Amino acid sequence: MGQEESHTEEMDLAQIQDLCIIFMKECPSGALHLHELKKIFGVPSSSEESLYVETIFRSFDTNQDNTLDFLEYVAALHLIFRGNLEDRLKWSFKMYDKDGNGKLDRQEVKRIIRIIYKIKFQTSSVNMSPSEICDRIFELVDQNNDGQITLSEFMEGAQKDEWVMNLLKLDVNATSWVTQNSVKLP
Ligand SMILES: [Ca+2]
Ligand SMILES: [Ca+2]
Ligand SMILES: [Ca+2]
Repeated sequence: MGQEESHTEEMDLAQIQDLCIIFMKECPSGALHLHELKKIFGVPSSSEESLYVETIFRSFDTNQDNTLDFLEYVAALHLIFRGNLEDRLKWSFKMYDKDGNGKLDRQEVKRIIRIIYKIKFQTSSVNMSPSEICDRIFELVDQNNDGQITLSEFMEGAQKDEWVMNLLKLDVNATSWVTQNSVKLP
């Protein structure tokens, strides 16, 4: 069922526990605000990474009260670091789907690609622009060519092509990125 992905980058439970302890320390009220999450990850608010953290934050604020409670936070960490492929794809679909209508249009896809592009590709040489990447994704994934990507097109498209998969599952090396950044904590 497409779950043969490698687990080498997975954080272990101890690291998740550490992040939970940080949560309790940073946030004794039990409700985490966006700026506190950024602080935990050591992300300056003006950076592109900050936009990424904000998107993550919104996708995990299940009851949309603009804070993450402890359970939402733990669910988030588990999904990002230990979730299976299907769960992770569903989650990243939610991140892409900014207006929450269950379909992705070009603007939504391009928005996330731009963020990934800045974070992931700034060091490696890539000869495609975010627009070209977006076009290629639609070419491969939008099966009925209606300019919208549905969840099922998204899930199927991701499994068809490794390049698309890496973009769609938002594997911006989230694990190592978060690990690196959280190491900077005092
Ligand atoms: Ca909440
Ligand atoms: Ca949408
Ligand atoms: Ca479509």
